[in-house]
Amino acid sequence: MIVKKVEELLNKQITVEAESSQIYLAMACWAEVKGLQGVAQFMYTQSDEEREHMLKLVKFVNERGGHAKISALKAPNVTFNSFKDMFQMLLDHEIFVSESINELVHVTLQEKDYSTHNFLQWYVAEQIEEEAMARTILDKINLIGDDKGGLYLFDRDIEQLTATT
Ligand code: OFO
Repeated sequence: MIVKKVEELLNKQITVEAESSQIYLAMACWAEVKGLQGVAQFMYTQSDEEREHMLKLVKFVNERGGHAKISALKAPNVTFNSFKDMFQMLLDHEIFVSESINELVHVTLQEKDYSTHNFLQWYVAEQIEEEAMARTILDKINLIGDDKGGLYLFDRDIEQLTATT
């Protein structure tokens, strides 16, 4: 059985992951209408991954005798001042998600819920990867600055860039 307090926090995390998926979907759309197909594809993939993170939590909660409750989501930002701003928001959001996971891990220890603690280790590792990836991308964008040609090449190479992180 799942501890009630942990179940509530897992349900909150389900919403956080669902919102992450929507945030990245909105970023994909903005990149697509701005003509950066590589960035758009990258964001569509991120959005799909966040949905998978959500579903993994949903299944875990239900299998452990809890009830995953699907709730309304906050509307994401749909426009951005620049690609740099957009990727900065991505990094900030991943840091927020990491803090949320850390808090959850902390509560599982307090509540002696070791099976959930064990389950969450996958998310801890995933967040380290995603933060690192977002930082790598931001470093590249900072190097490019306002250079249009650089942005064109970045768009072409973003898939490879992320495959190596
Ligand atoms: Fe769900 O990993 Fe990013 O947020």
